[in-house]
Amino acid sequence: MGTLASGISPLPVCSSLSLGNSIRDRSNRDASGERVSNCCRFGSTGSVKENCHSSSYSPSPPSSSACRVSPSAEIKSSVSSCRSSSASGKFFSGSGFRVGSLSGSGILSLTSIRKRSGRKFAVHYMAPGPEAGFKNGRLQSAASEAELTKIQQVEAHFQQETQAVSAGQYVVEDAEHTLVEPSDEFRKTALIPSLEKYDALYKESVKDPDAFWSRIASEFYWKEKWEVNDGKIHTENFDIREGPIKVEWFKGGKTNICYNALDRHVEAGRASDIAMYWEGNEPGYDSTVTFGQLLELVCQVANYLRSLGVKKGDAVVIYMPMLVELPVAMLACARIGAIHSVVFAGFSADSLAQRILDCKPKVVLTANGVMRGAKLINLKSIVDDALAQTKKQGHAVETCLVYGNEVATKKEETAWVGERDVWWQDVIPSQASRSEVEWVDAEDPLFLLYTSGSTGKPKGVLHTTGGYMVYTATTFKHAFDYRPGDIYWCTADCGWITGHSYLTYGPLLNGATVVNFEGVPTYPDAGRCWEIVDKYKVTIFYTAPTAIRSLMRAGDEPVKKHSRKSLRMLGSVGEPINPAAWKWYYEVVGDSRCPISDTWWQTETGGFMITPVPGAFALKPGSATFPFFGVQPAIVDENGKELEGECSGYLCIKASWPSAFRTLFGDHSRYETTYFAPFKGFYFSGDGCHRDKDGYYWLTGRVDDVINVSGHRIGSAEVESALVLHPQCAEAAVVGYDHDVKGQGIYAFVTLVEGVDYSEELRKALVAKVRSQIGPFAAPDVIHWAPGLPKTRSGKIMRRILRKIAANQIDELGDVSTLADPGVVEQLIELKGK
Ligand code: 6R9
Repeated sequence: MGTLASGISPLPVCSSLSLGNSIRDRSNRDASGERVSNCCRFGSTGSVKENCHSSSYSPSPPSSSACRVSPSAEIKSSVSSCRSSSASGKFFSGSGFRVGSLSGSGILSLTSIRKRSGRKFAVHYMAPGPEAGFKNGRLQSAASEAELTKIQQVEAHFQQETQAVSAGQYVVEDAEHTLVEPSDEFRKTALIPSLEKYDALYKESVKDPDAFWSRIASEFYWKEKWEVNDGKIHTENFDIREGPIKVEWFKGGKTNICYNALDRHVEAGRASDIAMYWEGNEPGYDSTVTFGQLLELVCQVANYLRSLGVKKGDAVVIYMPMLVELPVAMLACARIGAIHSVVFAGFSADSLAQRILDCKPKVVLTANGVMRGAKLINLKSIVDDALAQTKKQGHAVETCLVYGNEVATKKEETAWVGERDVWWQDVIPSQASRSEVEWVDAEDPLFLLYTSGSTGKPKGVLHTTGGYMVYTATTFKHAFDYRPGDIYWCTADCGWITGHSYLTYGPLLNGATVVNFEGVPTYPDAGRCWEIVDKYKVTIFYTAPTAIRSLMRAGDEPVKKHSRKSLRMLGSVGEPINPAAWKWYYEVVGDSRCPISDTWWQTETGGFMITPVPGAFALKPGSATFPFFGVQPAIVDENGKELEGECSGYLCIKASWPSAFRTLFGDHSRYETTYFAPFKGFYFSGDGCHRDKDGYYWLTGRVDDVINVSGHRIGSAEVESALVLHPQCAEAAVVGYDHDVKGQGIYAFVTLVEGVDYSEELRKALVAKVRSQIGPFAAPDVIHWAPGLPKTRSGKIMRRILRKIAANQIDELGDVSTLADPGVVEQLIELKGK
């Protein structure tokens, strides 16, 4: 591991085992009564065929549960190559089936037959030998008798199986081999309706990124056009051996992201169109804001900030709840060229103080309080504490602008520092409702957003203006297949990158109507999300797997009580979504009608990197599918060697994309060493990744969450994925702990489905589930019952805390104030050893 920077852990043994085979097999029987293996594969003889998806990366022999090749003399089962580099991708249909064809080396073979109607699933076959009967994906008249008979046999068998599936006797279980096609109806109107179109655009985007992104950027308003040097509109160095790391896009171009997100639409006659529906924590509290109104509000705040002397290049810290005023404050900063640094209003006073000290703003924007579910949070007292700390350490914030959120806290009950604090309502409404735009360079900073790293000091990720604007807008449009009239709801908070790129900038740049929800998905009950979907006729719903799992836990009834018929598209972000949750989201929430865009990206990347383009190709439950336009992923081994084809390794990116972060604020060398030093010539994401035979990408989690048990590297996500396959397990979080014999042991925190009691029998069943899914070496040593897991408000499990509990270091838990519910920690401590 000599080449790895410290803090990066080795990869799991075989990531193909992690998420690929984890949808629950309800009965494990096929129609003929045979035991079905871990996925749905049948040969023409009716016997079960197994499939091998061994990893070329894996340094160890496959575990006992790994699939082995079992070639059949008759028909070999194989994955369909709907997007391998050698696949023609051509299909033709006949009698309700589709037949796929590979034309790689000139050897044409039947690879995939799928029933298009009814329940969606894939069965894969490879007919023997070079099939002379197939040419360019078409069955030629020269097909041999034997070949046709074989196809008929397969079709007949397939029909039987389809009936069995429809009758609910079993569900197709192997996510890596399950293809979920967009419906014809979806495809008909999709922006990118075919693989061919996606492929053509993708090829162009990597071959000539300058031409590709110039064309898209021209759709925005630029006060002055960017510079073009030798046909290039970007410069980059991703190789630390060649000098300092540097990325620039559209340099010399003058624009303003606020102008493009608001004024442009108002000037196009859309002033009275709805830009934002705000839904309060308490049902019944809501408001509607048009583009015209939003622009006026933004201008008023911009004017006030200017009156305080805030100008281009100054930092402004925003610590606000999800009121309309939060995106307004961000856009106001952007309008005057100030750099916003939003701190999630769930961070403690210490964390806020640390972030303030880093960028030294003159002004901090906040609200006096907020209700989160049934809980009151007194934000102003946290800010007071933070500002007292920063003053002591040499930075006195001049103005604290406080939005009086009377629903939560009365003004008269708010502590006040006379010479510093100002009520929003006292100064903003009286400002002029027009405000001049500050034209900035494409490479001028837009915002700072702190994210945690491997050390205690958070990293100030810095994004600039032009590339971020073009990229977030374009990814939003294509990953969600956005078209005018869509009502888009993203449940993220603006305190995280998702709230920046896909609640504020991306959608507004497209002129979309967004829903901004102040509350939590389960308050006052588990039906709240679907009530909101129906209330605003939401067409695109974007949330995190943790929310999906917590809603799944409450069962189908709260979902089914609401119509949800407006929904057209679903999205997922933040962590790998396990296939069982994917499936529930798809079938129950989306009524098997809405594609799911599982979007992989990071604070650092600014926008989606690996994501479905939903009209273009089939999805696989749990896979983020393929790279977005202009993104060149590379999976590398521990020596930084790029791996080809099916493989597992470290996920890197080979070349810059417009919304790449440009530096870590005030620490360019940390930027270089963290992201560009581990694998020379690449941006290193910190994530592990598997690419399957079809070219689909499967994110397997942070490589720092890997556990090494007796020399076996096991991803915590793999064990979690196995545990949640047990029907009574709602959620699981797995960490490593020191083990005398094995080096590290596996410690699993398990949340059960509501109404299920803890029992020794269940504990054993859970361990058995992991043994059977991954192998005995991965069996958890400890199952710790967890009524709840410690999560940040953005839904990330804080494994740091779980590791401390597992290691019995209860007095070293550190700051738990940033948790959505700090109370769960006490519960967990109480249940230790029970
Ligand atoms: C957008 C966001 C980034 C990390 C990233 C990865 C994980 C995000 C994911 C995903 C699997 C997805 N992650 N999306 N893993 N599938 N669709 O969450 O940014 O807070 O910076 O986190 O989140 O591990 O490296 P950020």
